[in-house]
Amino acid sequence: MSAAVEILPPDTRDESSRRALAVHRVREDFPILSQKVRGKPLVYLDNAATSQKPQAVIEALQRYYAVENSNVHRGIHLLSEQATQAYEAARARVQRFVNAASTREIIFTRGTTESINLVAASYGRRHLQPGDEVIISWMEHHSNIVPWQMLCEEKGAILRVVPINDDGEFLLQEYEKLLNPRTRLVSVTHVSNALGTINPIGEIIAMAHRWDVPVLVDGAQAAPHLPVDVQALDCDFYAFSGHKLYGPTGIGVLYGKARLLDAMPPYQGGGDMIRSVTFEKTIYNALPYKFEAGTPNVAGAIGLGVAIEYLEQFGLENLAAYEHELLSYATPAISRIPGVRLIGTAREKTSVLSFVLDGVHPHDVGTILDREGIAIRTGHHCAQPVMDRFGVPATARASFAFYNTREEVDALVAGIHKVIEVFS
Ligand code: 7TS
Repeated sequence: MSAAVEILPPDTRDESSRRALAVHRVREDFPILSQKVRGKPLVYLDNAATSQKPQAVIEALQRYYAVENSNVHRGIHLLSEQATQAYEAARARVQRFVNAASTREIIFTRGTTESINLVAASYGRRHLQPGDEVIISWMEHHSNIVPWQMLCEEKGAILRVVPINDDGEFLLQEYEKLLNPRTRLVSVTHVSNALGTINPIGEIIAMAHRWDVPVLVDGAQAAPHLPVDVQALDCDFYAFSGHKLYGPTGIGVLYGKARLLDAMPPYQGGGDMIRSVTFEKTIYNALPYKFEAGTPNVAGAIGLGVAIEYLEQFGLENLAAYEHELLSYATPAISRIPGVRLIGTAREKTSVLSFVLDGVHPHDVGTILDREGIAIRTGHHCAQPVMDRFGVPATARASFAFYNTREEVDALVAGIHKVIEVFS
């Protein structure tokens, strides 16, 4: 095993869960990781963009299409019943994963982007009047900026932005100043994709609730790395994507408090979201189906359920602790390379390292690392305001998952030295 920390199952008193899973064993669960790219062993450090899939998820998708495929909530034939059961079992697994009070509060979407757009289009359109305000932060991903901009433009409402400090931390005091009787919604990320900052989301929610303002949390970068308890947070909406959570693409989740979801109009019309239709009047279905028009991504939901089951055998706390250890190893190793400047130095971070290198465009950093088999992301990370805030056009970003190793961090450091050599 390459790192000092072993990933232990949560209950070490239990004989069956006593197996300490070393990283190299975990890596064997992810077939893609044993590949060579450009003749070099793949070093996959682009996990914030999308994470790799364990064999269990790949097999679940294969099995679904090989022997289970059928449409849900329709047929009375066996396959349809089984597909419906598997789809609903996945919903129940997601419910337990985020500790929602009921499966009615778990809506399957295409991903975080669609979850946020759903709330903007449904809750937002219903509740915003001209002159009302929506609060977001400076570190949002474009998918938590643009839907609110579109809504505000349509409604004559105003978008307020909470500033961040030079470490990339959310400024609670500035936020407090922005909350006022015209505030209708707060939508803030739990973890920044470009900086890795973990926001004080509990306080952000509590402060909004003092004004009776609901809060949407963009959990795209948090759900894969931190235990999430929507009831403990008391958030009103929580959005995340399956593909960053070691599950399939094209599936995501919107958690919403039943009280709010019940009062919201549907987002899209079509099959499955209705109870009865005549040309005069349509009666909508109950939660969560009211928000799931059309044939859903059944395979995706099942795959996401399996991904969550896979993660739960280790315990999110253990995975987070391991990733934190990797970040603590990587941060000084990267930051002491001459000419490197880290972007995002918050005290509370997930395993994201964004950086710029003196005199070298991030795209060139990425291209040379790619030749070494090292996959990172370069660019604005769909967070252009963050780039503006730090006065850079782009960054190079390495983002780690629990299957990454110290050797891979060392390979990244060696790769950056190679970049410097090429450009010196
Ligand atoms: N919110 C955050 C914080 C994100 O990081 C992302 C995707 C999204 C929303 C959108 O998620 P989607 O699954 O609907 O696309 N972030 C990234 C990234 O950092 N690199 O590629 C995608």
